[in-house]
Amino acid sequence: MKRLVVVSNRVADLKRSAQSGGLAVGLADSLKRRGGVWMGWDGQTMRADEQPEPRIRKIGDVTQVTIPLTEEDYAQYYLGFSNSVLWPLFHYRLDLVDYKTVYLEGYRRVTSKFADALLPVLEPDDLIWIHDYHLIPLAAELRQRGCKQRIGYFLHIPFPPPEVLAAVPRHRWLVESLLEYDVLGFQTNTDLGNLQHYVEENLGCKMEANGRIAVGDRSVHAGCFPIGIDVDAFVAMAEQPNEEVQIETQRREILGRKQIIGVDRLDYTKGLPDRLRAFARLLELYPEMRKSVALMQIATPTREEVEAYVEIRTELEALSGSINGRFADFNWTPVRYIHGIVPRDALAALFRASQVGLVTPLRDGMNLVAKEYIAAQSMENPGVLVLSKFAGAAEDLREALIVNPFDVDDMARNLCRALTMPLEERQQRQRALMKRIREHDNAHWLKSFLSVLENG
Ligand code: ADQ
Repeated sequence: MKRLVVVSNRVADLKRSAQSGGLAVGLADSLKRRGGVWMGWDGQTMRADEQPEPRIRKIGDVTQVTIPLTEEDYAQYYLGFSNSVLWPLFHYRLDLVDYKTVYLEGYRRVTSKFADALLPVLEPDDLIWIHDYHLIPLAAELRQRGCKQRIGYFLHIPFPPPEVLAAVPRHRWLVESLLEYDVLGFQTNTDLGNLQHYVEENLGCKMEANGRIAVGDRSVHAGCFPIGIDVDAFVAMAEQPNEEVQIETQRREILGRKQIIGVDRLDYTKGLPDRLRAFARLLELYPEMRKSVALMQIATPTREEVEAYVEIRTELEALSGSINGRFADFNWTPVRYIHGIVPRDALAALFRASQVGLVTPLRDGMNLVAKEYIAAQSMENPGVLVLSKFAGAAEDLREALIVNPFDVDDMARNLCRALTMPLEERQQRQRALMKRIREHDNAHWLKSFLSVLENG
């Protein structure tokens, strides 16, 4: 087996069990098992005149290589081009794109720093796998430095349609940079189709019969590789008794109450304000639901230096406060809004103890929470997943209740349907969904991508 070299913006903390963020969760366990190299930014910033070396340390079978960034890099590459240009752009939010030429310069500078730090670590037979929107031009930088190894790329977030992409300067350069890879992986067929349309329409590339993209005298394999979770591990965690969750569940059972759960990074793509509005609409449309259901929303703050994230946080706090102010009773709080990272075993227990999993992003690459919610359910008395049609997961999880996350009434009606769904229908849906998340689990994602990367 060839050595695997993974590169992503951040490396996950391989010693901790609580991580929020899909990439960390999706890759950490697999790499721990397989071994290899993981390179990324160490999360530290320094002054421009400091020049520390990359830090290399061994954790089990994984060699971790981390580099610091300067404050300027952080502002331009991370907060700027990655999170104020590419993130909103790729999530179809042109209204939030804040393009500046210095951001692009910072992005290119940092990618070239990554390439410089990675090169000395590489061995001739390595397989290199680069992740996500932060590092799109890294293959091109490595090739310029003479790197001959096969290089794959996986985009964890959506890839937008050509007319959306074309709204930012240098979009052509971005896509040309993608074509420097040997293998390109996307979450869904929609994302893959968007890339194919772009390269046909704007770069005059031809699709070969086997789906590869012809680029001059070479060709690029672009495919759909939906990311999944380690289903058995999550099932095992959910089946472990968790005392605190159990006490809370018993209390709810005595009072005859149900729980809806949402778990997200606090991000404007996750559709949180409309989710809260939909819950309030449920209580308006179906007064009998009052006092018999509560929404627990867990949201970890992220990227708080970006203005749009401060706004979403303020909006959510105001919304949950106003829903509670309007509906709460002395012994019933409709919305419990929790900031912070919950350990994964507690999260699994909370999913299992909740009758509805509410996952309503406005746009999402995949959404692992949807898959985790299914894995956590008991087969005897499962809950119901209410899922946005704009989550990548909806392409596969067709037995969930699929909703339009922009339509508050549609979500409220489907919440009511989920809360009153007969046991037999819940079991049927659960069986079908469980089969789907097992078919497309984390091991399958890894194996199918790496097999194409290794064998062409
Ligand atoms: P994210 O946008 O981070 O990931 P998601 O796929 O839902 O979204 O993954 C989040 C992960 O973090 C889940 O495993 C979840 O359990 C965990 N998490 C979130 N909030 C948490 C909290 N408060 N406490 C504990 N754990 C928490 C990106 C893309 C997604 C894509 C993934 C993987 O945006 O579309 O599915 O990468 O490719």
